[in-house]
Amino acid sequence: MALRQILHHPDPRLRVKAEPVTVFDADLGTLVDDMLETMYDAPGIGLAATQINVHQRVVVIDVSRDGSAPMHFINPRILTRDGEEEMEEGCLSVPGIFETVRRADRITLAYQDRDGNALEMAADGLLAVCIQHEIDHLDGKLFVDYLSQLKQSRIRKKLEKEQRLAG
Ligand code: GNR
Ligand code: NI
Repeated sequence: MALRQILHHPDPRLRVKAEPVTVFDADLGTLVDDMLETMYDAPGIGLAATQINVHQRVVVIDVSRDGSAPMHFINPRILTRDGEEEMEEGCLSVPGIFETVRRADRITLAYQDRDGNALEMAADGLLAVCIQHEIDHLDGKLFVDYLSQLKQSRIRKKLEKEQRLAG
């Protein structure tokens, strides 16, 4: 297993739309394992392949907070959305920024596992929010895109300045 580097906003590679996974081989398993290791190391509760510059539709999540419930979703697709929820979100690709976003509170989704098995599940609360946040990444979208233009431009300037100072 290996740690992968996480891209930071406003890197244009975060805007690339990921392609569906069609080959379920050992390399895919390694990608899932590396993503889980990178997510736990960060630490975060989710990671999309886009964030490590791999433009395939792969997501890992663990909302347990004690690292006891690793999940992975290949080619995830939301089937139904119900209710509304406002939650303060953060993102490993937008470090130090936390803002409230409104999303569906309950979803059902179709996805595949690392062996290619087709599965469906229902999710609510934090897990539902996290799945929507990660699928947005696969489509080149960030949570800051939901904020006002003023907030977006302040966030972009703050992160650009931090990256300049970090060299
Ligand atoms: O670690 C993360 N926490 C989080 C909190 C609220 C809503 C979404 C998230 S996902 C984020 C990790 C991340 O950037 N995933 O893409
Ligand atoms: Ni994120």
